[in-house]
Amino acid sequence: MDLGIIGLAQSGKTTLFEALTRGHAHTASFGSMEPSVGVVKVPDDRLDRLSVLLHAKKVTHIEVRFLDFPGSLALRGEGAGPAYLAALAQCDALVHVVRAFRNEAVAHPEGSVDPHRDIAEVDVELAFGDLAALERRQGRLEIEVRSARAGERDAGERELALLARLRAGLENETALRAQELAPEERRMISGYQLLTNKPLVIVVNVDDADAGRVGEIEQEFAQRWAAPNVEVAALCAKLERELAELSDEDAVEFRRELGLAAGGLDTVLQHSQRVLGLLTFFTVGEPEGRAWALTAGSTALEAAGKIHSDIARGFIRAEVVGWQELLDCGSYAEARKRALLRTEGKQYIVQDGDVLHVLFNV
Ligand SMILES: Nc1nc2c(ncn2[C@@H]2O[C@H](COP(=O)(O)OP(=O)(O)OP(=O)(O)O)[C@@H](O)[C@H]2O)c(=O)[nH]1
Ligand SMILES: [Mg+2]
Repeated sequence: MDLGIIGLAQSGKTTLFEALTRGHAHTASFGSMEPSVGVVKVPDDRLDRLSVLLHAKKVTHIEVRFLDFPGSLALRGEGAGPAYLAALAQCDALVHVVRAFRNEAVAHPEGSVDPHRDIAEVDVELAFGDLAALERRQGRLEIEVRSARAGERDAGERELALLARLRAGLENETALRAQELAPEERRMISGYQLLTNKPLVIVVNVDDADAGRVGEIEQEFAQRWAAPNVEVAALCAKLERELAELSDEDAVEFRRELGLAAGGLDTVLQHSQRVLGLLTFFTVGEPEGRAWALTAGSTALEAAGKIHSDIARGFIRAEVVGWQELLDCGSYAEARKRALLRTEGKQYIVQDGDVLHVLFNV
């Protein structure tokens, strides 16, 4: 899962990236316009507790990759080049860091601090990138349709009509993710990797002095900007980076002194999972306790396929228990005795927090 960090110049992208990756990033050395890449384990208290309970020797968290793009997201004029856009298009979701911190020493590209204006501006930049991509696709498709035989133009013509509609929507400032599309139309455009079609997490980078009010600020921004596939988080990136350098105990103490809510970074990770439509299921046994990301609405068979293709192929049935129920019972045996360990088939829809044990033969 790749999350691309974007935003205007000097909004705190790299600061957030360093806080998230705790300095363990694999900074790209290819060239200055390449993003730095860092892998982050998604903290999950449920997994930690289950792993202790069942004596797992190894604990494996879900991992996401963050890509820190240098400089401004300025698609028009100079700024973002084709390589930048191509890398951005590969991301599964975008994290937009918007500056709300005041700091005279750091210049703002627009000359003043106004996060609402900047959110709107970056939205326009993304829409602009999509318009260009749609135009290119339209141009190619028109040639194809013209040279196709009369009976074979239908699909192309339907796609051209869709492209015209999408462009009109974008020109009206409606992001693709917010446009009303039939499921087969969504499928048609899923291969285009359009930027305003990607899930978005807006991270409001608040001033150090406002760190105690992040909850309030988050609400204020969410009221205005939260939408389907758009989540809002607020944090102070600078403080989060400082906290990330401390031991866990010191960080807890420091947070208390600052009146800072626990885990601003965790919130970003949780929002990212949510905005991607992912839920978490677990497999826990003696060798390993592991959390897995799964698209919401997936079946037990699809979950098994995540673990191993052989397990999906030889799927017999799944034993399923909720994480809290398993913790309360204290063991699989007790869960079975209390009839909380259910037997489910291939078509069972996996729920967030399910602990799965798949029985299979190969
Ligand atoms: N006071 C304050 N300063 C911050 C905060 N976040 C970032 N800064 C400062 O803003 C400056 C720019 O931060 P970066 O993280 O490098 O910003 P960036 O978006 O990666 O910048 P570019 O990659 O050059 O576009 C640095 O001097 C940071 O210390 C914050 O929350 N509070
Ligand atoms: Mg940077």
